[in-house]
Amino acid sequence: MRTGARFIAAFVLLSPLWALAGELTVLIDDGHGHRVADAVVTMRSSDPGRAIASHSAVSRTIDQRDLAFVPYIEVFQPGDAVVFRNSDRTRHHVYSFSPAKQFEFVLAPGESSKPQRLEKTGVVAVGCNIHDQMIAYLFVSDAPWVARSGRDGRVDFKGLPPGAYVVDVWQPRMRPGRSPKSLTAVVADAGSRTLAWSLSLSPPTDYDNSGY
Ligand SMILES: [Cu+2]
Repeated sequence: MRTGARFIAAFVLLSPLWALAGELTVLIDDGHGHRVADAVVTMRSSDPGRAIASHSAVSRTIDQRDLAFVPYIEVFQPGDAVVFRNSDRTRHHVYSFSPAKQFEFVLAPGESSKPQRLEKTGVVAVGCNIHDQMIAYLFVSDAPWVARSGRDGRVDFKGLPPGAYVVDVWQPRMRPGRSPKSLTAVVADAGSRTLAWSLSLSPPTDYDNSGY
């Protein structure tokens, strides 16, 4: 009974804040009616004075299964860490030479790496020295909102303070200069907006395991 009353009190106190939050859905396609997976969408407020949500560092795992990194793309914020796990029955030799983060280690079957702290922003391309077809991208962004699309080509941002936002998108197969890189979206109080975005992509290679 007391818990219920407390819940109602919290609801009454919090609801005015909820009313001041908007939502934005970004739908990404390839310009030919196919939704695009593994597109990274970042959002920043257009108002430089607006407070930025604080971020608690997290650790995310990239698995290695059937000679592929899973997921193919993962998003991070500075201070987060990545752990690589080898779920295959063969060794992997994981490496990155990217300016944002370098590492190199061999993982035996069943082994996990030490957490690799990602401090710099940028795209970290990861490969395996033993299996050339293995590739993954770690997208490290200091944008307050960052997410990647699933197979439905969809990214949802909730709880957004009303205002104007600069929205950016990145996908490893994007053709440079052929799609808008940034769009502006205005999010209203308690409003829900959808932004449709068509990307010009180069054809997938045999190595592309996007969408898993
Ligand atoms: Cu490998």
